[in-house]
Amino acid sequence: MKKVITYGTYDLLHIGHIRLLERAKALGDYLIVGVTADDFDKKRGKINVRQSLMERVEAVRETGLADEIIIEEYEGQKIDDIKKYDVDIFTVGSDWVGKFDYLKEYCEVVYLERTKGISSSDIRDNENKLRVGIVGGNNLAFKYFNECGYVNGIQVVGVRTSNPDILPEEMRSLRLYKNDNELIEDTDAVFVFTNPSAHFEIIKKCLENGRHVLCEAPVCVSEDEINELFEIARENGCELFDSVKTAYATAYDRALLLLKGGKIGDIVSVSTTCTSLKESQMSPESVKYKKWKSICAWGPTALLPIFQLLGTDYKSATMISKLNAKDKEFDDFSKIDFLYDSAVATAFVGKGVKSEGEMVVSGTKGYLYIPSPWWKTDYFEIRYENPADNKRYFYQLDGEGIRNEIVLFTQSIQSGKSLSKITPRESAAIVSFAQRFYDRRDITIIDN
Ligand code: C2G
Repeated sequence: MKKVITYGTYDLLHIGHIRLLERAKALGDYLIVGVTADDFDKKRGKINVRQSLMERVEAVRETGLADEIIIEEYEGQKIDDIKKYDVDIFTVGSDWVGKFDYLKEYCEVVYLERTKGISSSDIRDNENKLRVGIVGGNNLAFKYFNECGYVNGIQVVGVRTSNPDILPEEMRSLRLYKNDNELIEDTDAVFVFTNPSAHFEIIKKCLENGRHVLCEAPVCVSEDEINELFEIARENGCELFDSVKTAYATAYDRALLLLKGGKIGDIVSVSTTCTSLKESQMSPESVKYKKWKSICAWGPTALLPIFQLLGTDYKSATMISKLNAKDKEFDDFSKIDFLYDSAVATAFVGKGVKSEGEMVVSGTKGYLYIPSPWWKTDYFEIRYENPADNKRYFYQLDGEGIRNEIVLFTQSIQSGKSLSKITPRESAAIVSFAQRFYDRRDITIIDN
């Protein structure tokens, strides 16, 4: 019996896939189809896959062409499988020609002509593409503009900024909106990157007009305002994504899942530090609204793990901010200490200080250590009393988590089910500390 094996994602199964499977089947007597696992696809950069692994397996099974279906989970598995199943022929579409010649050492390799004119990404792209308008022209706006290029089903069509001449070259071809109405009429969704005190009005207007919004954190600077915005979003069936890109970084996301699963025992302390001295990142817009204060620039990132791991119902929180000698509107650093029923937490943020940007979560069995810069890490360790038990984890991080976030934003809108990794309560808790600084309420100020 001649055994044939082939592999694929088989997302949104189409005629190109089926023709490949038919010809693969015809190469022998028994066809094994390896369907790629979600993690394996993500690791190899396929972040737009729409269907779950089981949906894709079922779709292949329903063709009736596969005698056996296996899951492809790791790099190099093909060699293991060819040996394990005693395969005679490996085959795959001609878009891979040459890439699998190394398998000739183990079996015959056949590249089958790819069916022209159809692909899963075209199918995803041709669905009504989300039209996005970007408000703001700073470097974060540019990052999100670039990352949209990796995501199916979304396209940036225009930009609204009072400083068009600071727009990077790549954004100059976008339509320049003269006012908010032009922006709203021309788009389905709006990305907001201006600064905390300018967010509320534009987000409210967009949501009230049924536009979905993704906004840099903090979403605004008052708890009442953010609660009002989430209420408007609910009433209008709109997404309001609080955009802390770390929440969408795979390594960070997986680390939290391990901790919630008890990997280090009960969590007794969460400590996060985020500092940067780079003033050069400021766009003229943020200088116009006073500088991005430390509690705004880094607060959301440093506070997020605390709220995601310990919740937002802390018993008390003390906040200390040191004002900049020359600019009393600006905190060189802010430090927030939390007391929970059975845990403590500390967030230290600063754009006027430099420190070790690590995250440490202490538990009754061990601890999580994420080295600097923990907020865009692809690596973390779970450490125990006996170092021999320590475990190291690595997860590919493309685009600092931004493209993953945009994929989930897009899929939330397409599915009507929010896939945001930050809850409204967590967003409100983050905003409450920006508000403490702006209102100088419930805060100790060091001013010398
Ligand atoms: N295919 C094709 N014609 C198309 C689209 C896809 O012949 N129009 C073939 C591909 O070449 C592949 C199979 O159908 O052999 C599945 O395609 P995908 O689901 O896109 O999977 P891909 O990422 O190409 O998987 O390690 C090998 C890879 O897993 C192949």
